[in-house]
Amino acid sequence: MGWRWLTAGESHGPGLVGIVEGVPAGVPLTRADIDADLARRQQGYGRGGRQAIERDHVEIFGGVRHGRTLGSPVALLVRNRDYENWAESMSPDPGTPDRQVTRPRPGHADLVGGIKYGHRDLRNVLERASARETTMRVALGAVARAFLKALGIHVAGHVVRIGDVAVPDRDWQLEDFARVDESPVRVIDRTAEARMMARIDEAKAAGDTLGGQFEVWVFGLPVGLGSYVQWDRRLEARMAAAMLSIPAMKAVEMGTGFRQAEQRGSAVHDAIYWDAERGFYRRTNRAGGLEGGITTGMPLVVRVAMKPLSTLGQPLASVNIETKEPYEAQYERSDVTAVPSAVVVGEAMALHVVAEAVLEKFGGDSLDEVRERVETWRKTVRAY
Ligand code: EPS
Repeated sequence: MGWRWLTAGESHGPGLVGIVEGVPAGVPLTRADIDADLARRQQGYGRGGRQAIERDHVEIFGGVRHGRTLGSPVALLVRNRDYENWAESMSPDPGTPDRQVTRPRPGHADLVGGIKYGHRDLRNVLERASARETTMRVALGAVARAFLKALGIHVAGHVVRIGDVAVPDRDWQLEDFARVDESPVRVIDRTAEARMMARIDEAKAAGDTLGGQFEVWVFGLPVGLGSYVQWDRRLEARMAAAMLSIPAMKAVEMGTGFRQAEQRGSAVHDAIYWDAERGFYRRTNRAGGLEGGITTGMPLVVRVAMKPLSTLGQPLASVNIETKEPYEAQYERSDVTAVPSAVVVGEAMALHVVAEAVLEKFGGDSLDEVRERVETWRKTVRAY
């Protein structure tokens, strides 16, 4: 069954809950590990008023004892501090709903979600469609991070574009990511930082929003995760699907992705070398660590494009679902950009995909068992 997980909870409800099942026993895991990633998700220049309210902390309801996983499902809870302002409106008990939403915001799930589920109060849609849900993806992702770290696999991300300001491509090393969190826009290459922040200020002043791109890198992967033998085993496809499941993500590239379409094959593919110490290796990694849907042992590199957030200070035209009259929505608090936070959500999704792929290949009920199998396999690969 591998690694399976689910989240539940609304943006202004009591909180978010999550369960991950398949975590081997014996993985060192503390609340502080999970809270560290939750805090990282909340940082970032361009976030709005809600982030001043929330200080996300996890509560562990199952699966961990004295700092180690038990092999049983890991159950997590993160409360919404804002719930105290919404307790009446979001109560699960029978009552009359207030703070109803009847004016769908273009670009949100509001209108199609209302039609689909038959809701006349679009709050019933936006509460779950909200990216607040990614909090629990990150909390559960921190469990995967602890597991993979124990196997020498590390996942890190950074922003490579905000609006029209981009960071040049480089072959990054794991050490390069060590100080990313110090940057308010989560860039490794800080030459772009001031210009990115200026763009965010300009968009804010204009009542507008900004998208961008981020990359997630996975270091320390063994050769051979994923497979070409069936469409749904290709790790490229699974990674892309995971990234596009994050709200507001519109495009994914593996390695140099779209840019490969403009070049000849000789400039795109990664030549193969061998020496006695390393075995097979590459000097370039344009493939982004995957060939035939299988990990090559080079870093896995996935780049994701995020659209500008759809809650606009200067709203686009829309129609009231009850009166059918056109309206201009009043402006409520929102973020100008959430690309720096999306990096951390992208890391979480990559962590889930890799944890699942590792368990698929190696299996194992305890961390020791998985670790031994991975080490044996790494030796087998070197000897090939
Ligand atoms: C969000 C809108 C804002 C964000 C929220 C996601 O919330 P609110 O409508 O309460 O102001 O702050 O993000 C979070 C709460 C979070 O923790 O990331 C949306 O519509 O998706």
